[in-house]
Amino acid sequence: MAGYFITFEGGEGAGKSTQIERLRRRLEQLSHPVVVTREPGGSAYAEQIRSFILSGQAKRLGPFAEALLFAAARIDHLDKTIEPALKSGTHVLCDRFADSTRAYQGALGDLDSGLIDSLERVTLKGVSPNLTFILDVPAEVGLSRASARRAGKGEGADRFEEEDLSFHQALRQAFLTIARAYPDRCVVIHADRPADEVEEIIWSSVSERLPKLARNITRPLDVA
Ligand code: Z5A
Repeated sequence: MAGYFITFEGGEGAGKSTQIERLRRRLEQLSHPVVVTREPGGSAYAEQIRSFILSGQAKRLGPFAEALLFAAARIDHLDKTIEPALKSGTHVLCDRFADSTRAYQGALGDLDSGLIDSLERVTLKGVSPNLTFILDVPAEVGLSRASARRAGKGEGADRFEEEDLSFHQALRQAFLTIARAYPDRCVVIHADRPADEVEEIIWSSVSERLPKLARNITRPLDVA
């Protein structure tokens, strides 16, 4: 059986990494093989492109060139990490994917949606998430969570974290628009609540939409 591909999207500080880790733990407890990965990044060359983009050096090239860089990273990520895992029956939990290009470079960078469609077609070659969680929090909440986390680690803001509040508010709307456009694939989770509650909502959604994942895959030993 091929693995399932589950992506997590949303604004900054929405809690994606936190929830991916919790879902990974739940799935592994049920003996499912799982790979956790992220975009940009998730493979050797894609991680190099990630460093270049997040350093802010690509910003001056404009949103179209940035979209091409994200696409280039995605090609390597699909080739080296995502597709081999799915083919071997391992489930892939990915922190951001193509919807982030649609939201950040498409909606906010004002790129033509036909252009984003074409880029997606040639980059993804038919690979699409089985399920996408869009973690939705007010921009102020996400930004304050992310800045608290950065302060704790002594880190500075990256390329996108430097954008102003209106950028992050528009981003939130862009993700909600994507969720409305792809209702079969996307589930919006109101994530401005305790992480334990968000985890439960995500798990019930996984159990409902991908019921095979909510079952233990090891068979009980036959006891005479
Ligand atoms: N980007 C793009 O423009 N185009 C693309 O195609 C792609 C990406 C793929 C990658 O940044 C950047 O690239 C991203 C979009 C752009 N821009 N930004 N910003 P990244 O990977 O470095 O960062 P991120 O994706 O935005 O993740 P994040 O800021 O690390 O947020 P998160 O993963 O959603 O949140 P978290 O790490 O789980 O939680 C943040 C903090 O909040 C942390 O201290 C948690 O303990 C806390 N937290 C989590 N959940 C809760 C709840 N429920 N209550 C309270 N506190 C919580």
